[in-house]
Amino acid sequence: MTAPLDAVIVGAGFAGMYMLHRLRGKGFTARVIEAGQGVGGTWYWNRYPGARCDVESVQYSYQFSPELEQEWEWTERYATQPEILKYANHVADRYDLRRDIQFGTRVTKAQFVEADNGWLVETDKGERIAARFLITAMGCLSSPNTPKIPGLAEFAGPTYHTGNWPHEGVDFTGKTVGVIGTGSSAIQSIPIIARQARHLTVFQRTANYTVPAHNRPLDPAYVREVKAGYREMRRRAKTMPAGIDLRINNVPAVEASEEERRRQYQERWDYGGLGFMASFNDLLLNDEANRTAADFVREKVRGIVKDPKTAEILTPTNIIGCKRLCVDSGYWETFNRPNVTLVDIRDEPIERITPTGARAKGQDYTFDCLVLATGFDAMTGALLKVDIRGRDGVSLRDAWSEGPKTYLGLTVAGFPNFFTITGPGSPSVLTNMLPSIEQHVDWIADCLEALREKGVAVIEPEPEAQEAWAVHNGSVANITLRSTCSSWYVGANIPGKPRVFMPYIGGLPAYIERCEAVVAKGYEGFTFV
Ligand code: N01
Repeated sequence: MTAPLDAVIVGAGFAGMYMLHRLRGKGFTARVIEAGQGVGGTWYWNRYPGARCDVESVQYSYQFSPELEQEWEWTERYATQPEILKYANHVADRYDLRRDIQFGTRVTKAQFVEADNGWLVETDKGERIAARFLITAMGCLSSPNTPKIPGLAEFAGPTYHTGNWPHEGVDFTGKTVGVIGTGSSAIQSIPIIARQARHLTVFQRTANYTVPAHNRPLDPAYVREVKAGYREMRRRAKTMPAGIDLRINNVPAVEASEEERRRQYQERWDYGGLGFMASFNDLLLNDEANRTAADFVREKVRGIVKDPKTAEILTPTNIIGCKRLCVDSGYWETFNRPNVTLVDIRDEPIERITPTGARAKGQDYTFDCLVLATGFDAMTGALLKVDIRGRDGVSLRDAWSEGPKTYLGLTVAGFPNFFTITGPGSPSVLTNMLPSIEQHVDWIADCLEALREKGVAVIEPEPEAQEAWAVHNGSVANITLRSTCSSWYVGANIPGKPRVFMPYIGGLPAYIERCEAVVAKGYEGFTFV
């Protein structure tokens, strides 16, 4: 075993890379352990056709370095996965990060050792690494969910999961393909797979809402304008609940006229992107308001999809924005293609996967390749795959058996010197991930520096502070319609997972204010040794 490090960081996505950079800058020693062979996290694994970010590229980027902001050129309104991965690699090179990243290695176990006031981390390569702090940067959507559909292992052709796509890519030309799922990953990939494949069969359990991306190459004049005003744009974004600089119409839909509602929705539909949900300020608070937006989109489906039966199956019936809204390029239009079949499995699950396809509702569908666009065990899945043990050998799995609890989404009672970047209880997935990540990382780095200055060996949240944060999380979640449906936000996509609204929904500004207040009050809610 080597000499103890200050920190082991798990994961070399945007969170792990920035954490390493910040710790180095403060003179701490750190090593990043990364399962993949390269940096980029979610953008390293999610290489399915059409993978893009649904936050505009000029905002889905680091802001810690004005030089980096100025030198990097985004080429499209919504960056593709390859372009984002290129950006991640550029950052790794620019800040010479790779020398402290150990690729192709998984952390299997981490145990807090009381006698050492630190962690002992074990990897699948048989190493044991001692570190004062354990910092997870494992992503919120990084543990792919493969549903237990009978017969899955018997399928004779290749099976691909969108969240773990082959690096060499997949050419579906001339093939028949089955896709299970109609979430964001499916909605991005289906139009492209349909253009390549001889035939595509889509199995839909829940019809989803999506709005057009209207993606386009970025106009150089616009990029110059953004770059000239980057500081102001970033400042504005931090005042927005989702950490994205967008136009929020601070008016309730229920008080607007029918004509005004149509005008707003149409304008935002034509503009494209997630700003659709900012058409009015009550869309996620009030059923009646929500229905006006949902009806607008439902009408669009019926207008776009020519076959009335297919349109009916594709028309979502639940609350718009309850599950994460999708952003697409030609999704509904794809179902007008003669080579695309939609199978409604709302009432009855797929009976089984057969060697040549799938059997659903008593009918056999055949295909050469199967795509599982079935999502992730979100927010806790990756963390709980590692055997993390805090004080007295208590496992995180046991501590979270009734659902995850954290203090500020960053720390866990009973798990000293342990930090979770974008952990459950943080705003993370409800916001633009990059600014949230930077805020979390800055907070953690500053905390470690404060501990060093105070000569403190161990920091741990008080159970009461954690409980109060969990209660606050639950009460803000209950105000919104988002807590009402069966989404991955509440773990409903994973059988047996406790139902807890996992991300903090109070908005990024309120969260930042709270984190800063905790520090101003001498790390209120934490105990030190
Ligand atoms: O996963 P999902 P995703 N039988 O969980 C279906 C982010 N993301 O990978 O809705 C049949 O949304 C499931 O059906 P149902 C983004 O935050 C971002 O698409 O549970 N179907 C659903 O249709 C997103 O929210 C981008 O009834 C089954 C689908 O599989 C998150 O990742 C792009 C099934 C899963 O949808 C997850 O998106 C892509 C079964 N047994 C993703 N099990 C950006 O643009 C599951 N399904 C940034």
